[in-house]
Amino acid sequence: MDSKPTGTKDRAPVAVIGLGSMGTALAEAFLRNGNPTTVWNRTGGKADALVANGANRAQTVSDVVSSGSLLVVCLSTYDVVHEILDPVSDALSGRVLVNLTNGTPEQARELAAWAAKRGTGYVDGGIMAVPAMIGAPEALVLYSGSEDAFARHRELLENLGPARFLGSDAGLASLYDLALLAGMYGMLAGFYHSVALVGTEQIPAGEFTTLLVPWLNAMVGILPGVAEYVDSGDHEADANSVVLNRDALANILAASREQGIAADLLAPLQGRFEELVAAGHGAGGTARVVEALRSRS
Ligand code: FVH
Repeated sequence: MDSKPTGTKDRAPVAVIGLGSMGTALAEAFLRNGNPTTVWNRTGGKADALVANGANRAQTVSDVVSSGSLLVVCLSTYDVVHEILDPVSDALSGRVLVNLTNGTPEQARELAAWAAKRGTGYVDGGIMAVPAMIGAPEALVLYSGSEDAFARHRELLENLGPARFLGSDAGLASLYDLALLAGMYGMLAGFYHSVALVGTEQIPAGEFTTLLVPWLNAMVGILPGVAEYVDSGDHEADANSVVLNRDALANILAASREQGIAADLLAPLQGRFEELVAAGHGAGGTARVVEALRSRS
């Protein structure tokens, strides 16, 4: 890690609870900026390298809370967040808690209500980065919850990566985070299927990926147009019809079975297209799938 910058005596103090791979990267980013950084982790040894680089080791969670710093929490689950903070909740009055643990919007809203009852400012966050990216311009971090608490600590939080505040509903950061991840997992499902399919003819995944990446990059360009159909609800003008895509997917699924691979990652989408055709929407655009998802929720 880089050495502490000079002229840092007025930097805001911060405390990090949870020193897994992400919490450690967060604490390192604060230390690099010269912020007095207090750290705590269940497995104390994970703090050793940070302490060697200037962090203060808290012996207990109570010590962290009484340090008076902004509290940044990054643990495996919200249940663990409660497990750790419930016993010290009385000491959280007047403090600000930034929770960067991954969870659902409802979990974030529940924790925000829990914090509000204790007079604690609550900001929920979603980290769109892996630990190695923390502090880099690519490491977007999404926030929602108390706008006042976020504004007061924004400068400090910008050390983790560009910060984007989404609104006062504490669940929004999680909602955006999970929706962005959903897009990524959809892409990965297609990737896994495609390399399995060409792999049936001994074509290496690496070789095929040199064709797939430019193809996907080109296809990403159609998404803003598809989003317009989703927002307008006008699917009749979309020439990318359900029938056309149902038939293409049917060929993909048939070829997969002929080649001896499972088709179950893509079959649900085919099922949605079949439902739309059966409902008389075959000539309209595929973005109507979004309406079908909403009507089943
Ligand atoms: N790592 C990543 O790439 C992703 C990027 C996006 C955001 N996620 C989320 O960040 C949260 C923490 O992830 P992590 O990668 O740091 O996770 P681990 O390295 O597994 O560390 C887990 C920490 O949680 C502590 N912990 C777990 N159970 C307990 C418990 N019962 N009591 C106290 N602490 C507990 C664990 O402590 P220890 O095992 O070291 O003692 C670690 O500090 C997560 O929500 C990701 O989804 C990361």
